[in-house]
Amino acid sequence: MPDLKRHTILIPGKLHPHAVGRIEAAFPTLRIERADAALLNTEAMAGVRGIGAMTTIDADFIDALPNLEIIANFGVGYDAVDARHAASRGIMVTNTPDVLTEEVADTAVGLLLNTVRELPKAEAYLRAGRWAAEGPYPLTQATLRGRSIGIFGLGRIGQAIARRLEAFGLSISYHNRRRVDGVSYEYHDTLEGLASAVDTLISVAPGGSATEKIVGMKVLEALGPDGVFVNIGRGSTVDEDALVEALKNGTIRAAGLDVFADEPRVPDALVALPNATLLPHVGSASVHTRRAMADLVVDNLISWFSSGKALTAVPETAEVTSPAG
Ligand code: NAP
Ligand code: 8YV
Repeated sequence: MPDLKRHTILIPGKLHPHAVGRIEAAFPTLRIERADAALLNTEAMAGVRGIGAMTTIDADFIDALPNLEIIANFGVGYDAVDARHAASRGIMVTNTPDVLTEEVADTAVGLLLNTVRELPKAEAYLRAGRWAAEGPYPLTQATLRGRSIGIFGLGRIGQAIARRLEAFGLSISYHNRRRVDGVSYEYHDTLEGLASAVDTLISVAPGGSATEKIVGMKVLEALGPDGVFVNIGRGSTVDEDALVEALKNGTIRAAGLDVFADEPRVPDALVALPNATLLPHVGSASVHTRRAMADLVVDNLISWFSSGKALTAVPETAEVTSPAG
C-alpha cells in the first residue's frame, strides 16, 4: 500500500465533518478559510497534491498549485469547479454521483406535491389555529391528477424522478442534448418544445455556461397558465426575474424551488410570492446521504493516491491519468 502520508490534501472552506475526519486520518491536511491562493505561502502551495472541497475552485486557484493532481468535489454537480481547465492541466476532478440519486428524486417528488397541493401552506393554516376557527383549508386549485411531466435533464436523478412519477400514473417527456437509450419517454430536442408539450416542467439539469438562465420567459410562456415549474437542479439555469414576473402575472400557476441563482440569498420578490414553494437546497440533505457523499469524496482521494485511479471522474477529466503511472 503506497504511503498516503506523502500527499497533502487541502480543504478550502467548509466540508462535511465525516469527510474532514477521514481525510485528516489518512493524509497530511491543510485547511484554509476559502479557495484563495493568498492564504497559502509558496511552500504550502507546492505541497498540495489533492483538494477535497464543496466550494468554487477556479482556474486561478488551480494554477496556483503546481503539484495538484486531483480535486474531489462534494456534490454530483461540479459547476463550481473549472473542470475543463483542470483537464487541460492534467488534473483529475471527481464528483459524487449515484449515492444521492434516490434521495434527491424523493425530495423532487415531495417538492412537486407541496407545490401543487399546497401542503406546507395547509400545515401552516392548521398550526395557526385557522382550521378550528375558520373551517377546512380551501380546496387546491391545482392537482397532480392528469398532469403531463416534462423532465429537463433526464440523467441519473431525472430518471429516478421519472420512475417515481410513472408510478403516480403520469405521462413523462424529456429534453436532453441527446436521446436516452432504453427509455420510452417522449423526447424533445429543445427545452421550449418540451415546455409547450407539458404542463409540469421539472428541471434537474446541471449548471454552467450551456444552461445559464435557459429557463426564461419564453420557456415559461410555453409552459402556460396551468404550468408548474420545479427546480431541483441548479438555480443558475433560471432567469429568476422572469420567473417572478411569470408567477406574478399568471404566465404559469406555481413554482417549487430547491435551488437559487445566488445561494443562500433568495430574492425577496420570490419569498413574497404565495405561489412559490421554497426549500433551502435540501435535495440530498439527510444524514444518511450526506455521509455517503462524504465517503465518496474521500474514497476518490484514497483510490487516486493508492492505485492511480479515480472512482468517479467527471466526463471532462475521464482521460486524465495519474503522474504516478
Ligand atoms: P447526470 O446524470 O449527468 O444528468 C444530467 C442530465 O442533464 C443528462 O441527462 C444530460 O444529458 C442533461 N444535460 C446536461 N447538459 C444539458 C444541456 N446543456 N441541455 C440539455 N440537457 C443537458 O447528473 P445527475 O446525477 O442526474 O445530476 C443532475 C444535476 O442535479 C447536478 O448536476 C446538480 O446540479 C443537480 N443536483 C441538485 C441537488 C440538490 O440538492 N438540489 C442534488 C444533486 C444534484 P445530455 O448530456 O444528453 O444533454
Ligand atoms: C449538495 C448538490 O448539497 O450534489 C449536488 O450537486 O447540489 C447537493 O447534493 C451540494 O453539492 C453541496 O452542498
